[in-house]
This record gives sequence, structure tokens and C-alpha cells, in this order.
Amino acid sequence: MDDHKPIDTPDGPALETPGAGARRFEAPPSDLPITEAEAARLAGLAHNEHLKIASGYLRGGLADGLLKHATGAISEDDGQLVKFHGMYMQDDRDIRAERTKKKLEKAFSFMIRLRIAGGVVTPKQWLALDQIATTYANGTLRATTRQTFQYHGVIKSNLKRTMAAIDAVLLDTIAACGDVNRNVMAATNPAQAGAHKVAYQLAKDISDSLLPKTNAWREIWLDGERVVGGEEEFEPVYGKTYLPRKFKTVVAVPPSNEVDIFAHDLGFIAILDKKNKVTGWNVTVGGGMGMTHGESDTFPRTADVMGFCAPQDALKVAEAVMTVQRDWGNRKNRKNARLKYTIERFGLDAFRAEVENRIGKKLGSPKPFVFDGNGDRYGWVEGDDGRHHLTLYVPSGRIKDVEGGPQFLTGLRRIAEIHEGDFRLTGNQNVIIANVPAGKRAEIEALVDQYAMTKGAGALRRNSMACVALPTCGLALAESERYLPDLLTELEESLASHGLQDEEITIRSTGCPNGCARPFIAEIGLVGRGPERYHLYLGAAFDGSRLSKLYREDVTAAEIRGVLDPLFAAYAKDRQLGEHFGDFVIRAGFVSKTTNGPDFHERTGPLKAA
Ligand code: SRM
Ligand code: SF4
Repeated sequence: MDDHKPIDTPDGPALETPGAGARRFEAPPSDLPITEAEAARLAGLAHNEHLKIASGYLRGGLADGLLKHATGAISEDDGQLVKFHGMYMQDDRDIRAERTKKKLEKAFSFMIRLRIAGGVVTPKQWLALDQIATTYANGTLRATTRQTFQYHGVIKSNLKRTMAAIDAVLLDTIAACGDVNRNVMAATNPAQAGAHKVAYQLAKDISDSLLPKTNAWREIWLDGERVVGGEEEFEPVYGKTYLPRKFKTVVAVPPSNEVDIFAHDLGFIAILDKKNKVTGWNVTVGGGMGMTHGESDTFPRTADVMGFCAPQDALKVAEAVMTVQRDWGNRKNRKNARLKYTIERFGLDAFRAEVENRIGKKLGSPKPFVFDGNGDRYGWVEGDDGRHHLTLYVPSGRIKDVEGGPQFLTGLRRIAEIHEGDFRLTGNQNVIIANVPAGKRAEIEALVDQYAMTKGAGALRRNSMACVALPTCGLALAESERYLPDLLTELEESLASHGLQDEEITIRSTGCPNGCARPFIAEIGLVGRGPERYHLYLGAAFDGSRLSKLYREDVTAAEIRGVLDPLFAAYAKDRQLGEHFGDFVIRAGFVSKTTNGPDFHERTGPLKAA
């Protein structure tokens, strides 16, 4: 790590070090029209930086683009801007080649992602979201790895209607994507009701206070009034250029690391006293998953624990961490723009010093904490307030009805019709029917059984996640959500043949190395390389605190079981009491241990053949 490299910032001369001589950001980036000097500084910056500046606070040509009925698409530049509004333009990749052959426009539609801080929705909101899915989208609700919902397949002419329906139940999609602080996650934490309340409140406060202030969303999607002066309105925290890249924040409550805190740019770990009261927060910075195959200067990284703050300082700390990244993050190369690279470039000490400078006080030393896993706790749990909570496993978060199988869409709709509590989405793509009074348990349980919502979830499956990938994701190199269920069936057979069917092993698959299902902190990680080809990663920690290592390159889908089977056999035979699979493969010498991002690519396995 080099703490003394000159720093490229968008707004000033290169800095020698972020400590001595570092330019302080007394005022947010200018909201005035760009001067010549500023324009010169902007030269060489990533295209998206120019786009943001020219967009008039995220308006671009979106309003006009929606009126062009001859195409289902919007312009490429507006396609970048629309992300800040929580949308992605996509096309159906299953029929792309066929349509190209017929000289037809791609089958464009939009993915819409909601902002639901902490993943909590009321039954009324659930019913409305369900109706939107069946009216305007592809008939499914997709629970994501970051505790919210996505719609797929919304065509351009339905976008405004969809947004109006979302707004009608007091939800929105602002900043669900784009170079901003995204949906803030919070531990669902059914057992510790008091701690959940505090964590959830912090997530909501951070989400609201770091929300872009532009009126563009209301104006474009809800035909809201344009504010007087329009483009001259002020973004007090972000300025015209927003952030260099996406920024993700989570709030965790030990002992569960269900939100995978080490994968996020910024995190708060609740420090609890003996009565489960939150006494303050450990602050984590610099986690992230995304990388590019074959480019070793891109890598996943687990976050560092930077310090401790008192409850009343958490919001200030969040803003300070985000604004240091705003000012120090790399705006020339989007592949190196996330906070994890900023921390690698400047060092954690310099970064902490600048955060402390901005909050006007020192952070405390991190307090001890223990995580016991990054999965969900399934089944019924009674909270310390006497309310009941039921966590259901939803395969890859896809809420739909399967003929002859689970009917999650109808079943959860029926439950929403009678439920008096709320629903919580988890960071593992699952759903919790939360805050059920004791007297309602049996009725809810009967509906769960009637709609087959608990069938077929063995230990491996319960600890699995797959990203969306094909056919909607434009970046997918291989299948993921559609492929994982079959692979799990094969691996369950293999595990059972070694008596390991009840072992909790985390497995995650993604269609490309962007890592949307956080595969590099799963004990078994499959990462798409090309059609039916995956890199296989092993050796991450069960609690999500250690990255994995590449074990085998380019394994075909047909080979995966054969590659893993001897490892399962060795694990069954040689594991120590309580030893997790991810720890075992390192101790047994199948892969070397990754200490953090910079040595993630250091050694490609296997060290020892299975
Ligand atoms: Fe993601 C891009 C889906 C969580 C890292 N992600 C995408 C896009 C929008 C593809 C695109 O840019 O065109 C995917 C849309 C697929 C589709 O058809 O819906 C997509 N990401 C998802 C979701 C839906 C996966 C899922 O199966 O649930 C998750 C939505 C989360 C949410 O509600 O906000 C999702 N994405 C993640 C995570 C996990 C997390 O944050 O805990 C990561 C890894 C952590 C991280 O950010 O480093 C992640 N997604 C990425 C990246 C790589 C970022 C990077 O720093 O390199 C991209 C590509 C990019 O940003 O350039 C990406
Ligand atoms: Fe798409 Fe890759 Fe994310 Fe999967 S990991 S959803 S393939 S971007």
C-alpha cells in the first residue's frame, strides 16, 4: 500500500498526500456553472463525470426520450442517468440473436429497483408491489441481495405508470442505483427487537440524509412541478458530479452478519451491552466484490474496521466517509473508483484522519464483536418483545408461482391480506413474515404450507444465493439464477453420499465477476466466465469475514460436481470438530488463505489435488 502517491481528484490539483498539504473540502463541489479552469480539470475524467455535470441534476434527455414512441429504448447517455432514478435499460438476451437476425430492434425493457431502507414493507405496500409486478412487469417480484425488490420487463410506455403506483404507497426508487449512496441495509434481526429498531432507524436516517436532493425524479416520473430555476438547484452534499462510483452502506447487529458487512463501502456494527442495548457502533470501510477477469488491479476486498463512534455521531460519520470518498475517489477510471481502491491508495490511517477531521473528533478504538455466520436464521423465532417472526427461503429471491411447486407470489399475497405485522427482506434474498402476534401464527403457517413455501430447502440450498444473470443482465457471461437450482440438486446428492447433507456450507453463484451475490465471501463461489463455464473459488470464512481463493479455472457446468466431490469426501473424513468447509480447505492445503484484496489473485489453486 502506498500512502504517498499523488492523488487525482476532479476538483483540484493532484495532492501529494491526503494528510499534510491535503486540500480540505470546506464547501461542497461547486453548483455554479462550470468555469474554464474547472473544465480543464475535468479533462481526462471518465465520460460519466461529464454526463453528470451536463445532466442538469440527473435530468438529461429523459423526459424527451420517454416521448419517443418509435423505439422501446432511451439514448445511451440517458441509460447511464436513469440508473440514478433506480432503473436499468435491458433487453431480453434469450431472443437477442434472433431479433438481430430479423433486423428487429432488441426487445428492450427496464429493470426497476426500489429503495427500501432496512428492507421493511407493510402488508399494504406488499399488496401494491405485487399488483405492480403482475400489471406492469414480468409477473414476478425479485428480492435482491441488498434487501429490496426489483421488477424486470417493464416497457418504456409503462414506466411512468409504474413509478406512480410505487409512489402511491409511499415508496420510491431514488438512488437505488447510480453513483450515490444506495439503499441502506439493516440487520433484520428478529430475535433482538430493540436492537433491530435502533439499527433500522439508523439505516433509514442514513438513507434519507444522503438522498440526492434533485427534484428530477418527481418531475420526470410523476409530472411534478419543475422547481424554480431548475438546473440551478443545489445538491448540498453531492454537488453536480455526485460520487465517483456507487456507494453502499449497511448496519449489522452481531452475532449475525446476514448483511455481509465486509462486502460494503461503509458499515456500522452495533456494539451491544448485556441487555442488548446499542451502546455505539464500530465503523467499517472499504469492502466490495466487483472485479474484472484477467485484470489484477481490480479485486474484491473485505472492509476494515476503522474505529468506534457514539450513537449520536453515526450520521455525521456516514456523511464524512461518503464525502471523503466523493473528494478522494478516482474519477478517471471507473474500474478503480470504489472506496476500496481509495483506501488502498491512501491507506486506512490517512482515510481515518480525514474522516476525523470532518467530524471534528477522534473515533474510538474498535470494540470487540463476534459474528457467527452470514446466512439467515430460518423458521420461527420469538423476539425479546414476544412477537413472532418466520423466515422463509425464497430460491434466488424470485417471488413467483411455480406450477406444481412453491407458489410464493400467491401465498405471500394471501398472507399480506391477513397479516398484522410487517415483512422484512433479508440480504440473502429471503423474506421474513415479521411481528406476528402469537395468536396469528397458526393461520400464517397454514398458508405457508398450503402454498408449498417451505419445500425442498436442504442445508446447502438454505445457504445459497444466485445473482439474476441471464436473460436480463446485460453483463452476464454465464447463467446463474436459472442454473443454480439444478447444480444444488447435484451437490446435495454428492454431500449426502458423504453424510454431509446437514452441513451448513455457503455457496453462491454469479454470472460474471461483478459479484452481485457476493461469491467471493462464500465458502464455495462460482463465477461465470462464459457460457456454461465458471471459475471456482474456495476458502472464504463462514461468517463472511475472509475472501476466497481461485481453486479451478474454467470448470464447465458438467464438471463442477466431479471437482467438488473429492473435497467433500476429504471434509467428511478429516474435518475437525466444528470446522467449517471454508476453513478446512485451507488447513487441508487445497487453497491458500487470502488475507485481503491485494493478495486475492496471488495464487491460483489447487495447491494440492483432491
Ligand atoms: Fe449488482 C451491476 C444486479 C447486488 C456488484 N448488478 C448490476 C446490474 C445492474 C447489471 C448492469 O450494470 O447492467 C445487475 C442487474 C441484473 C438484473 O437483470 O437485474 C445487477 N446486483 C444485482 C442484484 C439484483 C443481484 C441479485 O441477484 O440480487 C443485486 C441488487 C442489489 C440492490 O438491491 O441494490 C446486486 N451488485 C450487488 C452486490 C452485492 C452487494 O452489494 O452486497 C455487488 C457486490 C458488492 C459491490 O458492490 O462490490 C454488486 N453489480 C455489481 C457490479 C460491480 C461493482 C464494482 O465495484 O465493480 C456491477 C457492475 C458495475 O457497477 O459496473 C453490478
Ligand atoms: Fe449481472 Fe454479473 Fe451482477 Fe450477475 S454478477 S447480476 S451477471 S452483473
